[in-house]
Amino acid sequence: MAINCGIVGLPNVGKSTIFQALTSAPAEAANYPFCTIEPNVGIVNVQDTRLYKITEFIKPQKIIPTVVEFVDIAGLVKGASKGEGLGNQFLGHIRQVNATIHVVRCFDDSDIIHVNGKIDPMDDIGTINIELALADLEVVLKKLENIPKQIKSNNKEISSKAKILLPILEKLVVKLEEGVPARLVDLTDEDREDVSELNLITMKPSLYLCNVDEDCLSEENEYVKTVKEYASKDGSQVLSICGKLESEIAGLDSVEEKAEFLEAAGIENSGLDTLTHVAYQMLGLKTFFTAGEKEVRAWTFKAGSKAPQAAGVIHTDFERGFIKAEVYACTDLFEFGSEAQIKEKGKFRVEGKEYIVKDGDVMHFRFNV
Ligand SMILES: Nc1nc2c(ncn2[C@@H]2O[C@H](COP(=O)(O)OP(=O)(O)OP(=O)(O)O)[C@@H](O)[C@H]2O)c(=O)[nH]1
Ligand SMILES: [Mg+2]
Repeated sequence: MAINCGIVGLPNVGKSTIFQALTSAPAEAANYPFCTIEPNVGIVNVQDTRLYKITEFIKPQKIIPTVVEFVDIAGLVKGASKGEGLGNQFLGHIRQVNATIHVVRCFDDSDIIHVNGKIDPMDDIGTINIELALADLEVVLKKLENIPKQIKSNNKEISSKAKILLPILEKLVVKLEEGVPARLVDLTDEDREDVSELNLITMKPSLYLCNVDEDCLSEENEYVKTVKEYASKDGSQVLSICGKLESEIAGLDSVEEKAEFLEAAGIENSGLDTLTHVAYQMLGLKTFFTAGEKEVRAWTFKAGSKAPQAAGVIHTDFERGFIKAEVYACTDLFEFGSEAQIKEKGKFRVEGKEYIVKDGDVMHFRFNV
């Protein structure tokens, strides 16, 4: 299960700069609006110190981190749904992502063009949210168009599904027309499941990523404060990052150089590492490990998954033919030093189908297909 995040925002706010720093993948970033036309896709290893710590005790031939995919698309402007700027067709590239990262310009720099000629995060957020809502509105209206015919269908399954969908779609239309993101519409979990196939962008969890000046990382600037205030109402998280600084860090070769740079800049972690972790939290994702001589590997699973579903992340056969899982906590390995010792201490467990996998579990699956 590779999870992915789509990066949205106005043109020239630093989306590609951040994408490039995140993924170390080449993406054109330059001081003019609509620099990005074709979407950029990049894969990022999730930095998890536990993975490397496991290899101090179990020496593998290969270490494989889990990954997140990021998609960087063209900037949106007011009226994009009506074809302004580059239009909104690029949103098609992020319909399938798990979450969106909304980059908001929160830095002053008269050299960097702002499409509206002024730095106003609230105005920018409003514009993007409305354009995303309008793009979703198009999708919902299109679906709605076929509903009356489907309700009359002789096929009972089609007709009853359409009857269920009708009120949900109508509710969505009203709110999306007002620019309200679908995730804030009063719907039950079941309703959400029923419309999940529409892949509404505003239904996805979203994070505001404030692109700030270097000196505003330690102390929040006014722009970030207003974004936070707004986000507390719409239930989204906010994170600050300095795109310029991150691209400098990403340009350094060694881990040591990076650590030195961070120390000199007076920051603990690269904002990008925090970003991937927050994305995990936002999506309710956890990590389990598999560890053997061949490889030590991190895997992503949905919080609350039972052992067979977690096994299914590795291979569908593992889920289908699941028999049992041998489990211990990676912290037990760090404490006791070897699997043999973990067994001796009685911490090595054999779990069945109902076991709810925990973050940091080291697992070995037994299956039969
Ligand atoms: N001062 C400053 N400039 C930045 C920062 N981040 C990005 N920039 C500059 O802003 C300009 C636009 O950056 P891009 O990353 O190309 O912006 P974008 O959002 O991808 O733009 P489009 O692809 O046109 O939508 C570039 O000249 C960057 O160097 C920052 O944190 N501070
Ligand atoms: Mg760009």
